[in-house]
Amino acid sequence: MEEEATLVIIKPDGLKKSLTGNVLSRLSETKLKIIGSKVIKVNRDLAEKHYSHLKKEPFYPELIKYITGALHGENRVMALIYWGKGAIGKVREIAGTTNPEEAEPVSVRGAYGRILTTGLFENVIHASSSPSEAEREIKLWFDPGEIVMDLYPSRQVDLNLKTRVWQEK
Ligand code: IDP
Ligand code: MG
Repeated sequence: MEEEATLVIIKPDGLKKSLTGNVLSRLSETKLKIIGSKVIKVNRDLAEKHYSHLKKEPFYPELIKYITGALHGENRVMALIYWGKGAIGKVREIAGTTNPEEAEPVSVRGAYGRILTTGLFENVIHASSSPSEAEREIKLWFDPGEIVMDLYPSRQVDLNLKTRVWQEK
Protein backbone atom coordinates (compact mmCIF):
# COMPACT_ATOMS: atom_id res chain seq x y z
CA MET A 1 0.00 0.00 0.00
CA GLU A 2 1.24 3.45 -0.96
CA GLU A 3 1.60 6.24 1.55
CA GLU A 4 -0.74 8.97 0.45
CA ALA A 5 -2.67 12.01 1.62
CA THR A 6 -6.41 12.56 1.63
CA LEU A 7 -8.62 15.56 2.34
CA VAL A 8 -11.46 15.29 4.85
CA ILE A 9 -14.02 18.02 5.33
CA ILE A 10 -16.51 17.89 8.18
CA LYS A 11 -19.39 19.64 6.46
CA PRO A 12 -21.68 22.28 8.07
CA ASP A 13 -24.21 19.66 9.28
CA GLY A 14 -21.37 17.89 11.12
CA LEU A 15 -20.48 21.09 12.99
CA LYS A 16 -24.09 22.10 13.55
CA LYS A 17 -24.86 18.68 15.07
CA SER A 18 -21.68 18.73 17.22
CA LEU A 19 -20.32 15.66 15.48
CA THR A 20 -16.69 16.71 15.10
CA GLY A 21 -15.55 14.63 18.07
CA ASN A 22 -17.43 11.55 16.88
CA VAL A 23 -16.04 11.87 13.37
CA LEU A 24 -12.45 12.39 14.56
CA SER A 25 -12.74 9.39 16.90
CA ARG A 26 -13.94 7.19 14.06
CA LEU A 27 -11.14 8.43 11.80
CA SER A 28 -8.53 7.77 14.50
CA GLU A 29 -9.33 4.04 14.12
CA THR A 30 -7.37 4.22 10.85
CA LYS A 31 -4.12 5.10 12.73
CA LEU A 32 -3.43 7.62 9.98
CA LYS A 33 -1.57 10.83 10.78
CA ILE A 34 -3.23 14.25 10.74
CA ILE A 35 -0.79 16.56 8.93
CA GLY A 36 -3.01 19.62 8.59
CA SER A 37 -6.25 20.91 10.09
CA LYS A 38 -8.25 24.11 10.30
CA VAL A 39 -11.74 25.51 10.74
CA ILE A 40 -12.70 27.84 7.92
CA LYS A 41 -15.63 29.64 6.36
CA VAL A 42 -16.45 28.37 2.89
CA ASN A 43 -17.18 31.10 0.39
CA ARG A 44 -18.92 30.59 -2.94
CA ASP A 45 -15.69 30.63 -4.92
CA LEU A 46 -14.10 27.80 -2.89
CA ALA A 47 -17.35 25.80 -2.98
CA GLU A 48 -17.65 26.10 -6.76
CA LYS A 49 -14.03 25.12 -7.30
CA HIS A 50 -14.32 22.17 -4.94
CA TYR A 51 -17.44 20.81 -6.66
CA SER A 52 -16.64 21.98 -10.22
CA HIS A 53 -16.97 18.40 -11.54
CA LEU A 54 -20.63 18.30 -10.41
CA LYS A 55 -21.71 21.56 -12.04
CA LYS A 56 -24.13 19.82 -14.43
CA GLU A 57 -25.88 17.75 -11.75
CA PRO A 58 -29.46 18.67 -10.82
CA PHE A 59 -28.50 18.83 -7.13
CA TYR A 60 -25.56 21.22 -7.73
CA PRO A 61 -27.32 24.45 -6.58
CA GLU A 62 -28.41 22.75 -3.33
CA LEU A 63 -24.94 21.27 -2.90
CA ILE A 64 -23.36 24.74 -3.07
CA LYS A 65 -25.90 26.01 -0.51
CA TYR A 66 -25.02 23.02 1.67
CA ILE A 67 -21.24 23.35 1.66
CA THR A 68 -21.33 27.15 2.09
CA GLY A 69 -23.55 26.67 5.14
CA ALA A 70 -26.68 28.33 3.75
CA LEU A 71 -28.78 25.27 4.68
CA HIS A 72 -27.61 25.22 8.30
CA GLY A 73 -26.96 28.84 9.24
CA GLU A 74 -23.44 27.61 9.84
CA ASN A 75 -20.70 28.48 7.38
CA ARG A 76 -17.85 26.80 9.24
CA VAL A 77 -16.34 23.54 8.12
CA MET A 78 -13.38 21.65 9.50
CA ALA A 79 -10.78 20.64 6.93
CA LEU A 80 -8.17 17.97 7.70
CA ILE A 81 -5.45 16.16 5.83
CA TYR A 82 -4.78 12.54 6.77
CA TRP A 83 -1.57 10.82 5.71
CA GLY A 84 -0.48 7.20 5.63
CA LYS A 85 -0.72 3.84 3.87
CA GLY A 86 -3.94 3.52 1.89
CA ALA A 87 -5.29 6.71 3.47
CA ILE A 88 -7.83 7.39 0.71
CA GLY A 89 -9.49 3.97 0.91
CA LYS A 90 -9.36 3.77 4.70
CA VAL A 91 -11.06 7.14 5.13
CA ARG A 92 -13.66 6.42 2.43
CA GLU A 93 -14.51 3.17 4.20
CA ILE A 94 -15.19 4.92 7.51
CA ALA A 95 -17.08 7.69 5.67
CA GLY A 96 -19.40 5.21 3.93
CA THR A 97 -20.96 5.48 0.48
CA THR A 98 -22.27 8.78 -0.86
CA ASN A 99 -25.97 8.00 -0.32
CA PRO A 100 -26.51 7.86 3.47
CA GLU A 101 -29.48 5.52 3.04
CA GLU A 102 -27.26 2.95 1.33
CA ALA A 103 -24.20 3.52 3.52
CA GLU A 104 -23.18 0.92 6.11
CA PRO A 105 -25.11 1.80 9.28
CA VAL A 106 -21.87 1.95 11.29
CA SER A 107 -20.17 4.32 8.81
CA VAL A 108 -20.21 8.06 9.50
CA ARG A 109 -22.64 8.74 6.67
CA GLY A 110 -24.80 5.71 7.57
CA ALA A 111 -24.99 6.73 11.22
CA TYR A 112 -25.37 10.49 10.90
CA GLY A 113 -26.36 11.33 7.30
CA ARG A 114 -29.82 11.88 5.87
CA ILE A 115 -31.55 12.65 2.59
CA LEU A 116 -33.21 16.04 2.49
CA THR A 117 -36.67 16.51 0.97
CA THR A 118 -34.93 18.32 -1.91
CA GLY A 119 -33.13 15.03 -2.60
CA LEU A 120 -29.70 16.27 -1.52
CA PHE A 121 -27.53 13.79 0.36
CA GLU A 122 -26.60 15.54 3.62
CA ASN A 123 -23.78 13.21 4.55
CA VAL A 124 -21.62 14.91 7.20
CA ILE A 125 -18.19 14.48 5.64
CA HIS A 126 -16.27 14.81 2.43
CA ALA A 127 -13.39 12.46 1.66
CA SER A 128 -11.16 12.48 -1.43
CA SER A 129 -11.73 9.52 -3.71
CA SER A 130 -8.44 9.21 -5.68
CA PRO A 131 -4.83 10.42 -5.43
CA SER A 132 -5.32 12.99 -8.20
CA GLU A 133 -8.50 14.29 -6.59
CA ALA A 134 -6.76 14.43 -3.21
CA GLU A 135 -3.90 16.49 -4.66
CA ARG A 136 -6.26 18.91 -6.40
CA GLU A 137 -8.40 19.32 -3.28
CA ILE A 138 -5.53 19.65 -0.79
CA LYS A 139 -3.95 22.36 -2.97
CA LEU A 140 -7.31 24.12 -3.12
CA TRP A 141 -7.98 24.07 0.65
CA PHE A 142 -4.47 24.41 2.11
CA ASP A 143 -1.34 26.48 1.51
CA PRO A 144 2.02 24.66 1.72
CA GLY A 145 2.87 26.36 5.04
CA GLU A 146 -0.27 24.99 6.70
CA ILE A 147 0.84 21.38 6.29
CA VAL A 148 3.52 19.82 8.49
CA MET A 149 5.01 17.86 5.54
CA ASP A 150 6.33 18.72 2.11
CA LEU A 151 3.50 16.92 0.38
CA TYR A 152 3.84 18.36 -3.11
CA PRO A 153 6.54 20.53 -4.69
CA SER A 154 6.21 24.17 -3.65
CA ARG A 155 8.19 27.34 -4.29
CA GLN A 156 9.09 30.41 -2.29
CA VAL A 157 7.79 33.74 -3.54
CA ASP A 158 8.34 37.28 -2.37
CA LEU A 159 4.95 38.90 -1.99
CA ASN A 160 4.33 42.47 -1.01
CA LEU A 161 0.89 41.86 0.40
CA LYS A 162 -1.21 43.13 3.26
CA THR A 163 -1.80 40.64 6.03
CA ARG A 164 -3.44 40.74 9.45
CA VAL A 165 -1.31 40.61 12.62
CA TRP A 166 -2.28 40.81 16.31
CA GLN A 167 -2.69 44.34 17.64
CA GLU A 168 -0.27 45.32 20.44
CA LYS A 169 -1.82 46.08 23.84
P1 IDP B 1 -18.65 11.76 -2.53
O1 IDP B 1 -18.81 12.91 -1.56
O2 IDP B 1 -19.05 10.44 -1.93
O3 IDP B 1 -17.27 11.71 -3.15
P2 IDP B 1 -19.61 12.99 -4.98
O4 IDP B 1 -20.17 12.26 -6.16
O5 IDP B 1 -18.24 13.59 -5.11
O6 IDP B 1 -19.68 12.00 -3.72
O7 IDP B 1 -20.66 14.14 -4.61
C1 IDP B 1 -20.34 15.20 -3.75
C2 IDP B 1 -21.50 15.43 -2.80
O8 IDP B 1 -22.68 15.77 -3.53
C3 IDP B 1 -21.93 14.21 -1.98
O9 IDP B 1 -21.13 13.97 -0.84
C4 IDP B 1 -23.37 14.54 -1.63
O10 IDP B 1 -23.45 15.49 -0.56
C5 IDP B 1 -23.85 15.19 -2.92
N1 IDP B 1 -24.41 14.22 -3.87
C6 IDP B 1 -23.72 13.39 -4.71
N2 IDP B 1 -24.53 12.64 -5.47
C7 IDP B 1 -25.79 13.01 -5.12
C8 IDP B 1 -27.09 12.59 -5.59
O11 IDP B 1 -27.25 11.72 -6.46
N3 IDP B 1 -28.16 13.17 -5.00
C9 IDP B 1 -28.04 14.11 -4.03
N4 IDP B 1 -26.84 14.55 -3.57
C10 IDP B 1 -25.72 14.01 -4.11
MG1 MG C 1 -16.35 13.08 -4.46
